[in-house]
Amino acid sequence: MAVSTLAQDLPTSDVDPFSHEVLENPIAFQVALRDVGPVVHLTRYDVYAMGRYEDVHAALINWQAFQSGAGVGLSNFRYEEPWRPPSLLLEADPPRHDAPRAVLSKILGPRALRKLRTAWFSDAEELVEDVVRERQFDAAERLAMAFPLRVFPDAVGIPREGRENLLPYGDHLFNAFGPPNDLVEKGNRRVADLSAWVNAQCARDVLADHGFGAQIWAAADRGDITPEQAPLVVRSLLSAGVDTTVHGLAAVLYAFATHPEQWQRLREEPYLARVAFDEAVRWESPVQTFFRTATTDIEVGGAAIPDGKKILMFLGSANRDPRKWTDPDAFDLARDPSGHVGFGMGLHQCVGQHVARLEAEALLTALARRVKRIEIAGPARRHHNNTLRAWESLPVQVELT
Ligand code: OVM
Repeated sequence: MAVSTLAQDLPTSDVDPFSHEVLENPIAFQVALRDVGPVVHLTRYDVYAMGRYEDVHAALINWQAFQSGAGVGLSNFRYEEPWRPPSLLLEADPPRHDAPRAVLSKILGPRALRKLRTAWFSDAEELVEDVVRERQFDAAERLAMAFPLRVFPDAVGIPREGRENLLPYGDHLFNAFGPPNDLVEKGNRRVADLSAWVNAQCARDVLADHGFGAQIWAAADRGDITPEQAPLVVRSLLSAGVDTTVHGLAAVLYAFATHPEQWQRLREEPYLARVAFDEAVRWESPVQTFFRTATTDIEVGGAAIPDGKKILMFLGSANRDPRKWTDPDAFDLARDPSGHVGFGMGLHQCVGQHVARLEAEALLTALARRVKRIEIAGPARRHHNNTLRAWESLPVQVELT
């Protein structure tokens, strides 16, 4: 990274972290970012970047100084009109954030999810059985995409028609947190249609009776949120619940396909499925970055961040910071990955994380039972997104038990 030091001692860089080169492999950029200092000024976007675990963690838990309400992308809602009405969860601060958050936490909490466990485990077994029979297949498409699309939209309670819009909508949404580059441009053609479809799925009469969506509307009936808030909370599920888990699952499948000794260990100790998923979320960090906005002049490690400026937090970099993790680049089931910031940290920490873990546990358990070996069987191709670290294609071959 080309770095210079200003009078105020703040390192600067003109690297574009949203360039295709960095998106293809961000690891070298992240090493340089961390080594330069706690905060780096990215001149291209006039934003302040953090890549070290300690600083990213501190910013994530300090919602008073690092607000979300001005947007968690590059666009600053103080000065720019958001491309869609802001999320009541992601793009809101206390106190407005808290009622929608409390409602959704309960609906997506570990207790509530117990009801889904049996069905999701048998869904995973069925899917795995169908797919692994072919011996060679694209694990990104056939497992990582297929499984969330098989269980999550039903759990929310949306109709079947139009579900093919979910991934393109999410892909554009996560691109839109970045700068208005070619990735956003490519999505702009479809955004009006995709948004109209997603918004239509949030209406009460469209949603099935007992799903997450209906439970959000029931919370509005109780007065826990307002009827105006309910459709936007449903929209959060459809926005954040598909692409994230797809790429989280792709990450853990890639990790195992490239670490045969770890796959062996999972097969011997299948109760490690959840740890394996969290370790993959640390190692790959499917959500790589989010922004905050300074609510006041902030001092970080001797550097001054002025009020109103955007701060780019590199979750993926924090999750591989050697100042925090031993041998951070190793995918290792022996590690305790807890404390990783792949789901964020603090009051915005992923409200759907228990859903994601349950999907992963179901899929990995079914695979561990049926698959002795899994290995890469062709060129794995990345999918570039301004926020997500993702796979387009993961050709694998499996040896069955
Ligand atoms: C939302 C939302 C959208 C994208 C991501 C996210 C990671 C939340 O609409 O609330 O959390």
